[in-house]
Amino acid sequence: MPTEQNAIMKAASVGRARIAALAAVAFFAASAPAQSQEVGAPAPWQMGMMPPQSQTAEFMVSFHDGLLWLITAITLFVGALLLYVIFRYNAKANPTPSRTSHNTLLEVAWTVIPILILVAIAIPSFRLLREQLIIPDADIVVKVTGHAWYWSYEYPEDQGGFSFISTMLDDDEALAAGQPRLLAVDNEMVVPVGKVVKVQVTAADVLHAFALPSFGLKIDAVPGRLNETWFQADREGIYYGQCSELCGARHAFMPIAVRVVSEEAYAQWLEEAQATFASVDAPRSVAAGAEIAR
Ligand SMILES: [Cu+2]
Repeated sequence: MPTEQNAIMKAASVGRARIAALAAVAFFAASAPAQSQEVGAPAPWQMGMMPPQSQTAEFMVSFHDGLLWLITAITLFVGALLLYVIFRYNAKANPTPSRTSHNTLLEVAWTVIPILILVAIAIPSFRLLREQLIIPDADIVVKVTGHAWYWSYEYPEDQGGFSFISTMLDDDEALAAGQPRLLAVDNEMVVPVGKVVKVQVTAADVLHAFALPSFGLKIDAVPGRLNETWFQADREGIYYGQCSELCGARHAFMPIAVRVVSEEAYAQWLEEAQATFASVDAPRSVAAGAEIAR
């Protein structure tokens, strides 16, 4: 009986594996035509950063890579010194230790060299901070609000004058749309390529964080406070991010999707969005409240 059960279970698991494999094939086949467009999403077994899609993100990634080489060299150097001391100067190898206690040249060197290394790191680091924090004149302004647990986007009066909610697609819907699970959303934030997009970030309830690796963005969404950041996308495509501040039970299920399109496509989307989504000057919350009261 148990062997029979085992056989059934094995058959079932083989069946499941096959379905999973087929689903994976279907997913990649479905996403194949979209290959001409960039997709900013993490890949299975990815080791490095997601490919940068803005100048700031490029700078960030190259700074990170440079630092990685630097700390690797420092760690190897210090590790080698340590090993040398352990083997060369242990009690057995060096029974009568030297009585030297000071070496001015050496002491100056091990103080000055690390300072020089830190200064060398600080220069690009401050340049990067400057690039992130000083927002250039914006072409587009989008206000993003974090909610437990979804994002809403508002294109102010002079930018279209509408707002909408963006929630995660469930696995089947994402698969059908040829988009990655846990990252695809129903309503994407849409922006034109090559334009400076200023993103104003806040939260309606608890702390969230708006993060988009492809553009090197990560900024806290704080209730009662408006944080600002910006990006300028180099290429058209769809770029995914996630809430990056632990905000509660469904923190992992409030992804961010930004679709970067041509200027013509953006103008067309604006028109459609104005027709589809709620206008920002409509008294939405009052209307919703009245609905509930009735
Ligand atoms: Cu969160």
